[in-house]
Amino acid sequence: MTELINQADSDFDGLTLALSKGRILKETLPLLKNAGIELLEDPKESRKLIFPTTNPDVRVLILRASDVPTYVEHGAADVGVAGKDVLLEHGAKHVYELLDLQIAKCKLMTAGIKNAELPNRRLRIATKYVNVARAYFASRGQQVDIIKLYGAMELAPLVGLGDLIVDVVDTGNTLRANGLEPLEHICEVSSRLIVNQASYKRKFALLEPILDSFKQSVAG
Ligand code: PRT
Ligand code: MG
Repeated sequence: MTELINQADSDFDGLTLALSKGRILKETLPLLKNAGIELLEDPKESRKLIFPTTNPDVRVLILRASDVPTYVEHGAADVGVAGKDVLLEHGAKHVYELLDLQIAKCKLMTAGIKNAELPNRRLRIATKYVNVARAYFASRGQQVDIIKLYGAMELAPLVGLGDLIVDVVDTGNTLRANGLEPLEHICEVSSRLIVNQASYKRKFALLEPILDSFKQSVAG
């Protein structure tokens, strides 16, 4: 059997790394490269979900960002890279957060229609970050109604779905392009390396050199 088939096997016993498509993948690839790990195929050109790498002991899963902590928590992936926003929202209680990779940086913020006055009633908050939003407003003693969305939060207030949104903001251009403005800063966000607790012990020999290399890349 070839290496390729082995890495897709369910009895693969190397290190499985979970990433999400988009900016996390893009910004994690150079860190992996520094650790001597390169994907054998370009995920942009492929519909595969399991990618073998130049290190036969390492394979990469490409997942939905919000699914990364779930795969790592259950041990379906040993290691993952996920935004702090995703980790806060998920809870991610049963994983080790080992390293701040200082990539895919942004902020969790509230935002609303530019210059709009907020209504004098219980506010409605449209967001995919329902747990983060609830905790944030509760910490300020504010009771709010949360409306769960899965994307395109910027649209919601424009059509009367919610008074405010909670979303991640980088430049703020997307908000401004939609007539919204960033309001309150909830927290800073960057991507973190998370590890399954059992894998941390059982696969430490495989994990350690990668962890060391990532630490060097972040420091450098
Ligand atoms: O769509 P899906 O649910 O699969 O995931 P996703 O869209 O959240 O994935 P992805 O890959 O886009 O983002 C993964 C992680 O990147 C997030 O969990 C954050 O930790 C981080 N990150 C960093 C960002 C941004 N910066 C960011 N700017 N995630 C999303 N954005 C969005 C922002 O909400 C806005 O809509 O990008 C748009 C552009 O931002 P501005 O402010 O520069 O206009
Ligand atoms: Mg997206």
